[in-house]
Amino acid sequence: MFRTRILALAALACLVAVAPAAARPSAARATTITVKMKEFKFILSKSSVPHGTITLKLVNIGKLAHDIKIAGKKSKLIKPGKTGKLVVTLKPGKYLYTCPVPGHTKAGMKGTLKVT
Ligand SMILES: [Cu+2]
Repeated sequence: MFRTRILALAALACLVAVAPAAARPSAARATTITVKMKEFKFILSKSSVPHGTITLKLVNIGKLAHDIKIAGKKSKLIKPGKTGKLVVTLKPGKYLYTCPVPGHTKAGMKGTLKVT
Protein backbone atom coordinates (compact mmCIF):
# COMPACT_ATOMS: atom_id res chain seq x y z
CA MET A 1 0.00 0.00 0.00
CA PHE A 2 2.74 2.40 1.04
CA ARG A 3 4.79 1.36 -1.99
CA THR A 4 1.86 1.94 -4.34
CA ARG A 5 1.41 5.45 -3.01
CA ILE A 6 5.10 6.24 -3.58
CA LEU A 7 4.82 5.06 -7.19
CA ALA A 8 1.69 7.14 -7.72
CA LEU A 9 3.46 10.22 -6.37
CA ALA A 10 6.46 9.58 -8.60
CA ALA A 11 4.21 9.30 -11.65
CA LEU A 12 2.48 12.56 -10.73
CA ALA A 13 5.84 14.31 -10.30
CA CYS A 14 6.80 13.26 -13.82
CA LEU A 15 3.59 14.68 -15.28
CA VAL A 16 4.11 18.01 -13.52
CA ALA A 17 7.71 18.21 -14.74
CA VAL A 18 6.81 17.52 -18.38
CA ALA A 19 3.68 19.64 -18.76
CA PRO A 20 5.22 23.17 -18.62
CA ALA A 21 7.81 22.37 -21.30
CA ALA A 22 5.13 21.25 -23.74
CA ALA A 23 3.05 24.39 -23.14
CA ARG A 24 5.97 26.84 -23.32
CA PRO A 25 4.83 29.59 -25.73
CA SER A 26 8.31 30.82 -26.71
CA ALA A 27 9.46 27.41 -27.97
CA ALA A 28 11.13 27.65 -31.37
CA ARG A 29 8.76 26.95 -34.23
CA ALA A 30 9.37 24.81 -37.26
CA THR A 31 8.37 26.18 -40.65
CA THR A 32 8.63 24.76 -44.14
CA ILE A 33 8.97 26.92 -47.22
CA THR A 34 8.69 25.51 -50.72
CA VAL A 35 11.35 27.10 -52.93
CA LYS A 36 10.89 26.71 -56.66
CA MET A 37 14.05 27.34 -58.65
CA LYS A 38 14.21 28.26 -62.34
CA GLU A 39 16.03 30.50 -64.80
CA PHE A 40 16.62 32.91 -63.25
CA LYS A 41 14.57 33.33 -60.16
CA PHE A 42 13.42 31.78 -56.90
CA ILE A 43 9.70 31.45 -56.13
CA LEU A 44 9.08 31.06 -52.39
CA SER A 45 5.77 29.89 -50.92
CA LYS A 46 6.32 32.38 -48.05
CA SER A 47 8.52 35.47 -47.95
CA SER A 48 8.08 36.02 -44.21
CA VAL A 49 8.36 33.27 -41.59
CA PRO A 50 8.64 33.04 -37.79
CA HIS A 51 12.14 32.48 -36.39
CA GLY A 52 13.27 29.00 -35.49
CA THR A 53 13.95 25.97 -37.62
CA ILE A 54 13.18 26.63 -41.25
CA THR A 55 13.15 23.84 -43.80
CA LEU A 56 13.58 24.95 -47.39
CA LYS A 57 11.99 22.38 -49.67
CA LEU A 58 13.81 22.88 -52.95
CA VAL A 59 12.16 22.08 -56.26
CA ASN A 60 14.06 22.71 -59.47
CA ILE A 61 11.47 23.46 -62.14
CA GLY A 62 14.06 24.89 -64.52
CA LYS A 63 16.32 23.51 -67.23
CA LEU A 64 19.64 24.13 -65.46
CA ALA A 65 21.03 22.95 -62.12
CA HIS A 66 20.54 25.39 -59.22
CA ASP A 67 21.24 25.59 -55.52
CA ILE A 68 20.58 28.06 -52.74
CA LYS A 69 22.75 29.83 -50.21
CA ILE A 70 21.31 31.56 -47.16
CA ALA A 71 22.83 32.64 -43.83
CA GLY A 72 26.16 30.98 -44.71
CA LYS A 73 24.53 27.62 -45.49
CA LYS A 74 24.39 26.11 -48.94
CA SER A 75 22.31 23.28 -50.38
CA LYS A 76 23.57 20.62 -52.73
CA LEU A 77 23.32 21.36 -56.43
CA ILE A 78 19.80 20.39 -57.50
CA LYS A 79 19.51 19.07 -61.03
CA PRO A 80 16.55 19.98 -63.31
CA GLY A 81 13.37 18.18 -62.22
CA LYS A 82 14.93 17.14 -58.90
CA THR A 83 14.18 18.13 -55.32
CA GLY A 84 16.26 18.66 -52.21
CA LYS A 85 16.21 20.42 -48.90
CA LEU A 86 18.17 22.77 -46.72
CA VAL A 87 17.46 23.22 -43.01
CA VAL A 88 18.52 26.46 -41.31
CA THR A 89 17.92 27.91 -37.87
CA LEU A 90 17.34 31.65 -38.11
CA LYS A 91 16.86 34.47 -35.64
CA PRO A 92 14.63 37.43 -36.50
CA GLY A 93 16.10 39.57 -39.28
CA LYS A 94 16.39 39.86 -43.04
CA TYR A 95 18.37 37.24 -44.91
CA LEU A 96 19.64 37.50 -48.44
CA TYR A 97 19.46 34.25 -50.41
CA THR A 98 21.23 33.62 -53.69
CA CYS A 99 22.00 30.88 -56.19
CA PRO A 100 25.78 30.28 -56.01
CA VAL A 101 26.02 28.85 -59.55
CA PRO A 102 28.28 31.33 -61.41
CA GLY A 103 26.26 34.10 -63.05
CA HIS A 104 22.89 33.08 -61.60
CA THR A 105 22.72 35.60 -58.75
CA LYS A 106 23.52 38.39 -61.19
CA ALA A 107 20.86 37.10 -63.59
CA GLY A 108 18.19 37.43 -60.88
CA MET A 109 18.38 34.41 -58.60
CA LYS A 110 18.32 36.27 -55.32
CA GLY A 111 15.89 37.63 -52.79
CA THR A 112 15.34 38.47 -49.16
CA LEU A 113 13.65 36.29 -46.57
CA LYS A 114 12.10 38.10 -43.65
CA VAL A 115 12.26 36.25 -40.33
CA THR A 116 10.05 37.59 -37.53
CU1 LIG B 1 20.75 29.04 -60.32
